[in-house]
Amino acid sequence: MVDVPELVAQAREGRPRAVARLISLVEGASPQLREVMAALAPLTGGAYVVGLTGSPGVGKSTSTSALVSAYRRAGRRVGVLAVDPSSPFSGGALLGDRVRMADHASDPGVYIRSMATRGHLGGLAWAAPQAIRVLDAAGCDVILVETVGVGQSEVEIASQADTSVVLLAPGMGDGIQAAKAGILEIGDVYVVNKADRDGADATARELGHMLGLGEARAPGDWRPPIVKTVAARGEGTDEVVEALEKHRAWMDEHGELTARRARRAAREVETIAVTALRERIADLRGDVRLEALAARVAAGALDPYAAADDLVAGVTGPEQAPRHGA
Ligand SMILES: Nc1nc2c(ncn2[C@@H]2O[C@H](COP(=O)(O)OP(=O)(O)O)[C@@H](O)[C@H]2O)c(=O)[nH]1
Ligand SMILES: [Mg+2]
Repeated sequence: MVDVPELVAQAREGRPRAVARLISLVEGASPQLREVMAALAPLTGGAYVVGLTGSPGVGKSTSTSALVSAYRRAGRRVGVLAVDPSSPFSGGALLGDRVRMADHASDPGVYIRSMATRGHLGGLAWAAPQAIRVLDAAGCDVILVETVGVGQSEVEIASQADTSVVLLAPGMGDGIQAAKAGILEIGDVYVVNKADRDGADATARELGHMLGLGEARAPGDWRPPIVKTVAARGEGTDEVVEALEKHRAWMDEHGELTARRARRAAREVETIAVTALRERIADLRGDVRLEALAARVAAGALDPYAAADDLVAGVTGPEQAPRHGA
């Protein structure tokens, strides 16, 4: 058993090993997770969470590293969470990230962690927000969350952020991909990276078009900026930071930060509750078992609504204690 209060106190002091232990407890869905989360709750809310998403190879890790440098120059403590649903823990992609992050490895003001799904219930959508809580409670001023933008779960993870940065690069057919993945709806700030390559202006223009940036907006609406960068040389990074600060100020002014965090918390609670319900449904015994009900529905002996009622009653009602036999 882990001494949770002691571990949390050490994490508060910024001790990397304590932070690492806490995140491991999250990833491993430790039985002590409840205790950890209860201890962290009053310590969270201070960090500004920035999500970076985009196709593999677009320059997310390079941009993240450049942003870390910029925030460090400003004296901020930075947490980095590299989330890769496809890659196992020691996978090649993350190895590359580790090399890229090596500049920051010896800096006590930077905490870097990679996460992969490892197939536990609820996956990353469930684990990422809790890892963010750990970094938040550990005193990070800014948390950068890098996710691979390939599907719905990544869009979900991006929505865990206060501000979402969507990265594109010229010549990757990104415009079309972006529209497909729905990331055109989630970007608060757009970055066209690899601006040292041909076609960056065209990509930025096409993106502006797709975002309808030329169209009129209601006063006070946020107009996502498009920033061109050469992350590999740190060019444009200050402009990205500026865009992030502007978005943060806009959110503060319009109550959007509070609203987003409340929506995020709602999803988080719902995910935990639904996961718990699924487990309880799987634990049901006897004739309220899902399989038993399903067999009767398939045979036409029961309608699906009545079956669902039985299932819900089984989980919430007085008969929730396991009944053995059938
Ligand atoms: N030409 C050019 N290459 C870049 C730039 N930024 C990153 N790269 C390169 O693009 C490749 C992928 O970058 P990486 O940050 O790992 O992308 P990620 O998969 O989105 O995290 C690496 O070889 C980087 O060195 C840039 O601004 N210009
Ligand atoms: Mg990367």
